[in-house]
Amino acid sequence: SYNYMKYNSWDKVEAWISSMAASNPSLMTTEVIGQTFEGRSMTVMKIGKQSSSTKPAIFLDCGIHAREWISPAFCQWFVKEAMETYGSDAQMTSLLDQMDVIVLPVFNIDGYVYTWTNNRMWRKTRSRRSGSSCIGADPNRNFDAGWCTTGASSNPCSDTYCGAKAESEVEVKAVADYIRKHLSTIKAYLTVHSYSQLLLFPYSYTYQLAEHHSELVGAPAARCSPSHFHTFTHITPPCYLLWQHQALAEGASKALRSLYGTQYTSGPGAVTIYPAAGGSDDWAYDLGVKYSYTFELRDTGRYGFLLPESQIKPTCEETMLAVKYIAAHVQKNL
Ligand code: 0X9
Ligand code: ZN
Ligand code: ZN
Repeated sequence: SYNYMKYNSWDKVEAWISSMAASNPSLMTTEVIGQTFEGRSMTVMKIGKQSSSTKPAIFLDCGIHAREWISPAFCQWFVKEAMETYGSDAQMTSLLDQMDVIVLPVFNIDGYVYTWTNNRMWRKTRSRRSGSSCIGADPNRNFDAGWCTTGASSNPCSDTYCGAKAESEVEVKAVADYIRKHLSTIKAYLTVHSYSQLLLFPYSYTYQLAEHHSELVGAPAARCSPSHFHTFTHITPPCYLLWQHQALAEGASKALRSLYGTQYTSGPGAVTIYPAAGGSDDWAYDLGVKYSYTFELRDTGRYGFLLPESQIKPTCEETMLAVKYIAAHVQKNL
């Protein structure tokens, strides 16, 4: 049977997607949302109890960056756990009864394949364009959110190349089109990266805090001061949504930590990791998906992208707790 405690090649993941869908027909459907630059099919797994009406959904993607192998391993783990615990775990059952989770197990398939065959440290897509011999763009700099204004490069040879224009990468366009098409049902966007043990929320393309989109905010566009990130004792109205993001992220981090003590830091991307425009989280948020989070999984640098297979299980188990914590909150606030 499938080995979730090893990193799996794309051929294996692709076969796994088919076999999971075939063996769980009442809980899963698949849909091809597009083709990669090199012609591979991008398939989402829609997990949830079948329903005659359209259910609210959480979109979860893994493997935006090719070398972050623990990320696709987590999406596979999530799907396995969902299938195994539906009907026995009360929270998973309630979640999948009420909502769908739409999982894109590997976003950047061409890049992932390239890390298996040629260069383990590849990050970008594998697109080619005339005028440069350098290959690929950074999919997490290619979304239409302050595109290429900060923390991204316009040099095609850079690892953070933002692409020729927003959504120039067909994989990014496919995901963006899918989310736009299903926007009325998508209540949360979760994207999984590695490494650094962070739980990030918007914004990353600006230092401005993501508070002004909240219906809770009646006050003028005052800014929340950074001193509010960790203390919630005197939050004033413009900070309500910030508080909500921060509180949810800290709750999720605490749930994650409860299993093995793994420490996570949470906060808006720009101040917590670095300013970087064109990311999927900011894009989804500005489109109206209020719960938008980027996970940076284990570790903090000892192994970095080369996280040993012995850490797949503990990393995935602890991350499940954080994802389920966020999902429960989203569900409660539908
Ligand atoms: O730089 C990134 O794209 C992410 N870090 S990684 O080491 N996995 O490359 C962080 C993304 C945070 N969100 C945005 N920049 N929008
Ligand atoms: Zn990444
Ligand atoms: Zn204050």
